[in-house]
Amino acid sequence: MAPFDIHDKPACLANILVLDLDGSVSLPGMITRLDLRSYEEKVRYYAGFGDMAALERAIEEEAGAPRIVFLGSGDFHHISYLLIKHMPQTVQVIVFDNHPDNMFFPAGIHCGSWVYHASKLPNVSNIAVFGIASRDIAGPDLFQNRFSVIKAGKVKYYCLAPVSKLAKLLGGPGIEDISASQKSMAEIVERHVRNNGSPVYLSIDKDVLAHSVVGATWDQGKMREDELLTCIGTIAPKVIAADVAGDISSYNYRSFMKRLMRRLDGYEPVPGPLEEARLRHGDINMKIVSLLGKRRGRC
Ligand SMILES: [Mn+2]
Repeated sequence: MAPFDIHDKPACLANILVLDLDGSVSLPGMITRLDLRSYEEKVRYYAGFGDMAALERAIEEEAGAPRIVFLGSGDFHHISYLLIKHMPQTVQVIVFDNHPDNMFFPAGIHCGSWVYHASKLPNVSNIAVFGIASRDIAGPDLFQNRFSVIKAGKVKYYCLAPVSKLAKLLGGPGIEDISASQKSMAEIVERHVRNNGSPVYLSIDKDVLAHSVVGATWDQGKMREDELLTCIGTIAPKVIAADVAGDISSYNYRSFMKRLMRRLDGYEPVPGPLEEARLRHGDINMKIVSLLGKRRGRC
């Protein structure tokens, strides 16, 4: 793919919004940014329903619009739930993520559980998560998945890692290993979107990319950059709105509970410096914008 030059497509920028929760989003030019830094501690990683409602009020006027929204670190991926909730029409949600984001979480909504909540929204026909290769589908973590929505056909996993017999038993055809498929990921995504019919809300967490492509805040998947971009380009004509998470930032919680939970999840704040990774993220972000904007005839 030829390198993307921002100056070629200035009109795309009018359709981009950064929900600036952590200062991480790297995009060149005059992009609209909504300063939400005061919410970072409250909603990062997980948020109680009260804090989610407060954030929802703060972004209400921005949600539901046909554009590309950047959320910052994958620690904010649950903000997708709010954006999808305000979509004015029925959508199928296509997610690229190294994690199912459909796990059990008792204290509100978090970046690993938002898919479950989004699948319950009346304007969501179904959700498919592509590129899962994390330990969430193996070992003891398997039991934290919300199998009810998988069994009901509301949520489907397309994994890039072996799916155990037990996972197959619990999830049935809703959990599929496509790592050895003869078809490319783009063909599989395209077929899924076509079969489901509804317009697409696209949600990308860049932790789906291999670490050799770009560093993200959480453990990362196996996808190549060109593979992800081809998938996006293939379904772009059906995409009516999108969000992007997975930019890199480092944050140490003031909340003891959040520090404890992150440690239990096996993570520590990302060590700096982050400038080089942010430049790479900026490059990938603009390629995503270019693909989505071009196909929508906005650029
Ligand atoms: Mn995610």
